[in-house]
Amino acid sequence: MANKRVIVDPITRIEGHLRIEVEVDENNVIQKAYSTSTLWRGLETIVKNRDPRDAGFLMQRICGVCTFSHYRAGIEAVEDALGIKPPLNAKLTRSLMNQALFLHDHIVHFYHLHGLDWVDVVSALKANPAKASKEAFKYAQYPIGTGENELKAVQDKVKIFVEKGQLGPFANAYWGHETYKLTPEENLIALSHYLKALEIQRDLAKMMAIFGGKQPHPQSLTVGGVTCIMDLLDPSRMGEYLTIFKMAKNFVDNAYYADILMAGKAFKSEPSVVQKRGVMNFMSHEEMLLNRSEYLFDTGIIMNGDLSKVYPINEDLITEEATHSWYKDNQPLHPYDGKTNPNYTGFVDKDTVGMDGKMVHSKAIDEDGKYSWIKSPRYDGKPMEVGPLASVLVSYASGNKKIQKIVDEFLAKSGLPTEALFTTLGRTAGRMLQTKAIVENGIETFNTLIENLKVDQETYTSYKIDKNKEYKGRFIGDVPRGMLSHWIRIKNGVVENYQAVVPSTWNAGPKDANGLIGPYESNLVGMKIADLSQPLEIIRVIHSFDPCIACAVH
Ligand code: NFC
Repeated sequence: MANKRVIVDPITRIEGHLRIEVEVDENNVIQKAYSTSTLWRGLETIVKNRDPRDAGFLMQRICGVCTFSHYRAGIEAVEDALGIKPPLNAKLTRSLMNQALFLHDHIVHFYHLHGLDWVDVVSALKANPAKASKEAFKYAQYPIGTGENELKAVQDKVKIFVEKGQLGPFANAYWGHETYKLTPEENLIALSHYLKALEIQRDLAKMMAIFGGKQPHPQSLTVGGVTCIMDLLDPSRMGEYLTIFKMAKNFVDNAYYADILMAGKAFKSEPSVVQKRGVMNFMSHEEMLLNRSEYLFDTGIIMNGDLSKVYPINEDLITEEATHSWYKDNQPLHPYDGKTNPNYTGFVDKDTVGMDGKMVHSKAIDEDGKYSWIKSPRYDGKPMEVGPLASVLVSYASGNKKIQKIVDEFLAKSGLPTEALFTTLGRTAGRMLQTKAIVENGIETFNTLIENLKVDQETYTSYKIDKNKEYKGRFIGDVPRGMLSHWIRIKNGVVENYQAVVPSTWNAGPKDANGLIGPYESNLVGMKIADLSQPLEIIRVIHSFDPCIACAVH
């Protein structure tokens, strides 16, 4: 029997232009998977011939979710090209802003973009609030939002939506699907945290704005340093940052961590989330400056899931190719020489499985030709997974004591083996573990900044651009979805070439000229789907990467 083709489009809750197509065999096991983005804007072409001092502002417009990331990357790529060393206060302030971004981004991702893949809202309405309130203590010392009356109020609030048939943010889901594993009480606890997280994320957005001036799209970075010296010298602004940081720590410790423990226990026998699938190569870059020289997370590469070795990154081995992407210039190119010339070839007609499970004739991708606006980044010709899981694994395998303590504690409490990290469940846990590492250690960055400001108030290093010289430079760092790099060439005082190699590009890119598939596609192959008209398993796997396609395509 011929394979059947299932299409999920759009697959994300907010970042809409990602489409997944899979081919399943007669047992509904995925044999082939294709990841494609259907929108392109061309920021890398817009920045050409502009003043490099504007690169940060222009590149910032790639994305309003990881909003600070491309801004900082654009600025630090120019600093690297011009040989500028920003002062310690600027570096620490950027680190604090980055920590605030990670806290906001990961909490919003788990609760609002991914949580409902794990939590069945309709089941939560059947829960006994008194029982749920007691159960919450199994996972947290000081549970948040789980008093009996609070849980009853959550049920009443959501019931109104359901009874009116207007599910709002809870519509279009596959409630009752057989791969939901939490009990009604556990679903209710997590649902309460979903609503709490809506409030928390508002404060975390403010935390970014304290030093950023605004959020999204902060405005306080400049080539050479930061411009928020008035805020850094204002004790009330610093106090505000600290207050929100402590609130975030409480939420991570007593809600986010607890919910992942709960999910770990409930889902540990669900094959779609605990099977080891994917490229098994992980890459991350050091991030989160804690003091004058130490970073919270490490740089390195893990190959074939082997945690006994961590390889250094050789930047010369990073390439992007476009054999199956809608651009000219198929060959792998190093980003200093990367090209972005669109070449859209469209979709073809195929038989596919419709939303009701019946066969229909519809537009589908042409997998033998070009099929996505996302390019295919490779390291030494190999696909790599980037992201919080990669960062945690690389740090863990590098002997980073802070990360080892957090990971080992989590594995002991959840009863999960180390192998469980290499799965969809592990990827979702990895993001939480990264957040846990930040709330446990970020205070060091804050205190170092306070101490340094007492003796040094420098926030900016001056520089000159020589129009007769050619420059090249790059930024490499980790942002909420993983390793990001920006590569710039400057000639005649303007940007000659610019390429961004983005986390969601590494993870979501199509296969390459050698047929090697990337993390999204390889994490789907081999997975069985219970019901083709309700492909929740596909959604859960892809959401665990926290796709951002505005970033991936740019
Ligand atoms: Ni948009 Fe970004 C994407 C991140 O992958 N993190 O480079 C950045 O978005 O969220």
